Amino acid sequence: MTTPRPETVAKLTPVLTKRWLSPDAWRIGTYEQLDGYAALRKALKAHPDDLIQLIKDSGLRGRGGAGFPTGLKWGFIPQGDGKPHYLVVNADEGEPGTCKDLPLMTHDPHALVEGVIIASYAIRANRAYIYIRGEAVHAARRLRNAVQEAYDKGYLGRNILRSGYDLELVVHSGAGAYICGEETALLDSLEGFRGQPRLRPPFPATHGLYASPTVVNNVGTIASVPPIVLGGADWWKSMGTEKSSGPMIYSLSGRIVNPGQYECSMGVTLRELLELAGGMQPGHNLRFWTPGGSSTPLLAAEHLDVPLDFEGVAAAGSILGTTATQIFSDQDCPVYATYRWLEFYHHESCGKCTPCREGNYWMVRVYRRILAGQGTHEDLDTLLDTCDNILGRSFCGLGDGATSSVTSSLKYFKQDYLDYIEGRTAPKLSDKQLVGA
Ligand code: L3W
Ligand code: SF4
Repeated sequence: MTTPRPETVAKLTPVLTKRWLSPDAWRIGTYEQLDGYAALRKALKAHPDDLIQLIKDSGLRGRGGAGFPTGLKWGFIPQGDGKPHYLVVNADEGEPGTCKDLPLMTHDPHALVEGVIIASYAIRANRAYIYIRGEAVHAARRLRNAVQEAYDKGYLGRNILRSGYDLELVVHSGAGAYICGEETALLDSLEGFRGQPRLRPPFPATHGLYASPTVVNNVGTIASVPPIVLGGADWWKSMGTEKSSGPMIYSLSGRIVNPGQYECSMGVTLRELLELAGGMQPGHNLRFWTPGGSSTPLLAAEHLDVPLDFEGVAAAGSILGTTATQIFSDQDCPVYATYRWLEFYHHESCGKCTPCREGNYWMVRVYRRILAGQGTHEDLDTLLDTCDNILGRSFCGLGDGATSSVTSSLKYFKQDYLDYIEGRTAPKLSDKQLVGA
């Protein structure tokens, strides 16, 4: 059950994006004038355990896709174990349609740096890493500049603000592989190995970077920490819904008038987001959409009023994921869209496990057949059967995610598939495109 949604849910005073319109908020001087590093000063006076309790009380949940309770994760880090602890920020934003972390790091990189310092202090880490996607050159430049400014001002390094606490922060650029957004593949990549997922358990909380206790959190999660420290848990919980507290950045793309990032309370609906984004483009009617990137099952026009929080989207049969809302119209084909996503998963599959490696390879071929007008009714059973053999049988979430648009498009738009198979829709692919998957 989700709690009733406050009427003001879409009319939020910006929290995470509040500095984005200040053109040089990425410079430390401007950041400091706009509350910057005030939360760090407050946090360093608190006991680390109290900070963990504050984050637990706020109900903050991970912003990278899974929504795991952040305070609980921090609390898993064993204390007094004699091992080094690490904080690793997952800034490898790569989920198709997702564009919330890169703008945050570009417009307001110190928000992340400040969050890193507070989170590291709370879990007793003296070394932290931000693993940023290799293609994100501009954001990485801004981030490195922010880290240097923070060192120069004494917010990083030895004896931070004379508190006795030390922290080194390294920004590491990946090489642009989607799988390195999976937390354990990211850790392998950071250690210098080929990025492939590790078996879990053990979880990074006990066996993470260099086999030491490690918290891996998304950019949005860590950037939420300074406002919580300043505003308190009750203020944070005054936004959002009972089990999905706080604000969230929703990235909107597709057939809408004003694509971009919209910060709202968790639980906003697509209807409200569309109003904020100027509505559908002229001549387009909503047909299908992803609530949280291409790894989340598609929703349809009937889901306009689903609360976009973890529970609301789950009740509608999908996943909130990265809140990447990709919007398609009656002029878009769900079969073709699913094929394009599958090509992505096939390309990005790391190849470690058979269901994902082989399953995606075969599904791409089946889609090509259907889209070239050579599909059969049995192909639809083959697709569902293949998904059944991938979902829950893959080594990591990439395999599961790949099946989302296949099963959901077959659930809502089976007629579109039949129209290709029975010759009512003209083929989208030529015979030449049948091979080469
Ligand atoms: C200690 C336990 N720690 C769980 C930790 C775990 C992780 C977090 C969530 O995938 C999803 C994926 C994508 N002791 C623990 C524990 N943890 N049990 O909690 O774990 P999990 O397995 O639920 O999810 P995950 O592996 O983190 C994330 C989906 O998000 N997704 C996102 C894709 C792309 C991006 C991006 O571009 N930024 O995130 C979209 O839907 O499919 O299902 O830290 O260690 N007992
Ligand atoms: Fe690699 Fe795919 Fe298996 Fe994940 S599910 S380990 S990406 S092959």
